[in-house]
Amino acid sequence: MKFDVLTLFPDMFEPIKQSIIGRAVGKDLLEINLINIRDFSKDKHKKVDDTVYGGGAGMLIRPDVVYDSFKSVKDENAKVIYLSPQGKKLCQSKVEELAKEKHLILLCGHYEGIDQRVIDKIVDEEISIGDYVLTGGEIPAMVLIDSVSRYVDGVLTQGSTHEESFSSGLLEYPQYTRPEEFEGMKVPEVLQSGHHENIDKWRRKKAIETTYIKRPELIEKVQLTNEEKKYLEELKNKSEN
Ligand code: 4H6
Repeated sequence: MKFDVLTLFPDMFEPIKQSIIGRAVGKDLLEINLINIRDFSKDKHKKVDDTVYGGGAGMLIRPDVVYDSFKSVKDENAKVIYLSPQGKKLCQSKVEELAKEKHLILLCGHYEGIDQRVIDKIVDEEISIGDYVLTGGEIPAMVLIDSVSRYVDGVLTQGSTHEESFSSGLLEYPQYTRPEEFEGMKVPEVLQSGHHENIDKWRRKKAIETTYIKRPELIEKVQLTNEEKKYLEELKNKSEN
């Protein structure tokens, strides 16, 4: 999968060259191209921004410079995404959907944002990573690259995407490693039993418990067996007291 990132701050993307994403780039499973919008300025001082028509504070990135940077990577089949506080909020199902694309072009705004005309001309989708304001779209672009890349074949070790938080609608069950006892706290007995059916049941119950306690609004959308529904009712009764 290929990501082209249009940004004024390509150096901000150093962190995603680490760890799992960096390894996937090394294995040619992912390609991350950083395009510096400033390289497309025709100004002798490499200026890319200007004041806002109608007045008000701050500067906007000029549409012509952004458009020229876009034309340097243009591909009929690519999806162009603008990371902005006004976008649709990113969620795991959206992440999975985007992972089906071969080529994403990510446009990062900075300063007060970008002239609306080039957004209207080139952007297919506007995405936000959550209801808060950042100084630029670079961190949201990294969040998108990281979350989407996990679904690209070969990036993660087999099987680690379908068992996790949100795929089942539940949060993750607690996990333990050695030592068997830490500060007086033991690893739950069932996990050392080798009885896989019991282990699966226990994990599922813990996932339901964790979700109900930490994110009660998520539990309503989850498919539960009758036995699990009974367990949830017990949890609800317990928390009433
Ligand atoms: C586009 C338009 C994304 C990008 C405006 C970007 C939060 C998110 C930005 C702006 C972002 C998110 C510039 C408006 C700074 C506010 C960059 N902030 N802003 N939630 N900021 O995904 O002022």
